[in-house]
Amino acid sequence: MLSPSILKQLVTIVGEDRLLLAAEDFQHYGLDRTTVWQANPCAVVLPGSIKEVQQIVLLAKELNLAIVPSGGRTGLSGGAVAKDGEIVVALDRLNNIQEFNPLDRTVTVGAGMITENLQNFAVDQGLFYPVDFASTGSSQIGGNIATNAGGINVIRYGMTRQWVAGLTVVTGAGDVLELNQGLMKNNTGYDFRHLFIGSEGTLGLICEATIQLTRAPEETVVMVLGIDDFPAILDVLQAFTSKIDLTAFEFFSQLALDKVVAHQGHAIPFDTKAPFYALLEFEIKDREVLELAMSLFEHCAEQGWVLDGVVSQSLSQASALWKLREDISETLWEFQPYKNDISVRVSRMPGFLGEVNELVEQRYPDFEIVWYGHIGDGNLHLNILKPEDLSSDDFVTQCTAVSNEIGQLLAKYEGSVSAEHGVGLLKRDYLHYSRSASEISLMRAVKSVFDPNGILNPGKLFAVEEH
Ligand code: 2HG
Ligand code: ZN
Repeated sequence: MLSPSILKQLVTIVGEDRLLLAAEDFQHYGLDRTTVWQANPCAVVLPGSIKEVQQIVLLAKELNLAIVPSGGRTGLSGGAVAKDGEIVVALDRLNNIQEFNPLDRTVTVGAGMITENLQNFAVDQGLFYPVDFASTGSSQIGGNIATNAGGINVIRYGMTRQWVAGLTVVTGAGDVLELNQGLMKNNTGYDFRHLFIGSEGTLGLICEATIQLTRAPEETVVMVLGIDDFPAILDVLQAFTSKIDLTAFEFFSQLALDKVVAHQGHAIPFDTKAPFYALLEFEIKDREVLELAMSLFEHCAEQGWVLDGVVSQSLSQASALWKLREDISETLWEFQPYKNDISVRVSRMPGFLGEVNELVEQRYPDFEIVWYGHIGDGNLHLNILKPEDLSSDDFVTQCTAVSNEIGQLLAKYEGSVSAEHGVGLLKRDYLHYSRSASEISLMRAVKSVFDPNGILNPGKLFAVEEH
């Protein structure tokens, strides 16, 4: 509980209505999509300008109060969870378009802008913001940058990082930094912009971003293929990517499809059942691309990799096929899934898949395992579903033990324990499988430069050091 005098100082900065203290506000602003922790902030503030953000940070620094920066809270790693009496600083009100520059094809927006609004703004200008994922309707651009969000188009367009041309941040020291100013070329030493991208609110609060837009894609089509086994998914990937620039190559298992169909009422893509399904998307600049895709499909079928397939004939059919993949995560919530968000280089995927599959089959003989993800960029989402008769605590204990074994396997394959969801609270004990001790100690040193008092998102990314 903050003292009346601190509350008064916060009101002086943000105004009476922008300081929230009700239990339901704590519940709303204190959690992300994870279900492991209880919300327990001491206050929620909604600043309306960068100046106000700066004043809040300076006050928190002076009084040694912890801050949790908060965007759309769609994260899956606990990065935006306020469980230890922190002040939540929600960037919702910094949601304006500041400036659009058609020649540079950049737009400067407040961190609180909803991702989908940015996508729609780009479309209105005849342009395209290519970062896309299921939660674009509620996630915010600042949170996307803080977690370097990935999604379904990474194989073609890269992660959020690739689209950030400039940032305005308030550091934990209370400095306002304008980073890279939208420049395409700027070789003037360390590019702090890239340090803030993916820093999960541990170095500063992202307040504004200049986003690079690109040309809108031509018409795209979606293909869903039934695939015979794990190795064949990668054979199909190689066959297609050697000839066509895909915008997406996703996969999911029969179990994932069964759950989505049962729970969302979607239609199955075709009658043939397959262990796995690949979803491919590509632009059709002309008929030739479609003919090429059909001949690749036939080649894959002849090889025995592909059992059946369908190509979208309309935009609505394309979006119906996409739903089979995009609705998986939402569908699985009711099974209290234990989530893995792991990656290896695509070239190491065949060996890794074999070993990880063997490991989970051995260690989870009685659990339902749902395989899906962005396999075209090396990212697997392995969701383990809780059996009804097992308590949540026992389930998590068992999964944690297996996560350490998956971590060891990832270390062997030089992979990542968090491909796109971030480390937050959930993955910090596994960070050492992907980053060396020297790297982690340098990360801590970097944090202490930008956040000397350790007030920003303490405990996220790594545990607070005892002194
Ligand atoms: C997706 O690709 C999301 O659908 C969520 O990154 C993955 O819930 C998950 O495990
Ligand atoms: Zn994903």
